[in-house]
Amino acid sequence: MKMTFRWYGIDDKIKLEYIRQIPNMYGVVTAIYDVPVGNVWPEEKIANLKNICNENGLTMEVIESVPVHEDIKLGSGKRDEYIDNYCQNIRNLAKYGVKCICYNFMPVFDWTRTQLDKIAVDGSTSLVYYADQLKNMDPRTGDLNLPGWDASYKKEELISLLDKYKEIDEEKMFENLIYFLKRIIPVCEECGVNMAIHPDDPPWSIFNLPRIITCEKNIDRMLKEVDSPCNGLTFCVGSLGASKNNDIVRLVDKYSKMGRIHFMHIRNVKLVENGFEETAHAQSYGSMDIVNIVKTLYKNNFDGYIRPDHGRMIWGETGKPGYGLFDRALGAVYINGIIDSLKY
Ligand code: DNO
Repeated sequence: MKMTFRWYGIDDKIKLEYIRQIPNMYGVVTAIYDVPVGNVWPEEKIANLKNICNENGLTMEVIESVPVHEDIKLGSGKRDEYIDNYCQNIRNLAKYGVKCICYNFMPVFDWTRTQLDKIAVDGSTSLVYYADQLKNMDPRTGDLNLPGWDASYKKEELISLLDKYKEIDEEKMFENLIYFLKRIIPVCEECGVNMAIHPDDPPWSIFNLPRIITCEKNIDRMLKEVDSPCNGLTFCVGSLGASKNNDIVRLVDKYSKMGRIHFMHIRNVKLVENGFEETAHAQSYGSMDIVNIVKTLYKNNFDGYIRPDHGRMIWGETGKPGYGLFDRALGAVYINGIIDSLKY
């Protein structure tokens, strides 16, 4: 297992020097953020980013994410042109040593929470999702701005995009995903890159949008319809684990045995009646069986990438919700402790 840490590029206030000092850190997972979604990333930008990482003693073998243009998800407009661009990005990234690309197929919005600063009893704050709070959120006002969301849409664009999805049900979404995979996976096979789809977070429909990477049945179908080892998963424990229907340890066992997990996002969530709360990574803080997840990966000789996921805000840190340094570093150390206890 190769331990990594998400880094948002040179504008990230968390410096690579700090990330390097977290014990056993193999590399960062990062991306280019200033190229519009759907376009080809200029090679010099990729080369530059890789050099900065390597100069700081860290690898750049995982990209999170190469975002998928909405036309591809909708199966309309300039989808073929955007898929060609996507293929070019895969080729270019492979040239600079990238081995794994994390992406998602969530319509319009990436991961969604209803509150970013819920205060816990110990005074730390974290992200939560409460169904009753979601009811009061209306993306059509254009005023919502959540981490993970593409903030570049103007209100009218957002409304027209949301309207386009009225025509798209889950089945159509699925067909569009398969169409995309059938085009990109041969390129991945050619250049040795693994695609790792991130599950929908939370794993159910929100704002009446179709969401498909939510459960075992759908993941099975996705893996089977494009049955290549390059077509795999970012197994995000906190995303899939937000639904009681997903038996996480069993799924980690199944998909890692199949060799279809390329990247693990490990974090804990506490399931509450009304939704879920993000917690410290340590087992007893949430509902996830973190220890057995790591044990299962170890038993199955998982040799892909792994990273601590969202952290709480602790020790007075402020910053990108879920992506501070301190609690994620504690998460990495906790996971490493479990691994070492199995190794030695
Ligand atoms: C949230 C992240 C996601 C993930 C994308 C992958 O913290 O795990 O935003 O990067 O869904 O495309």
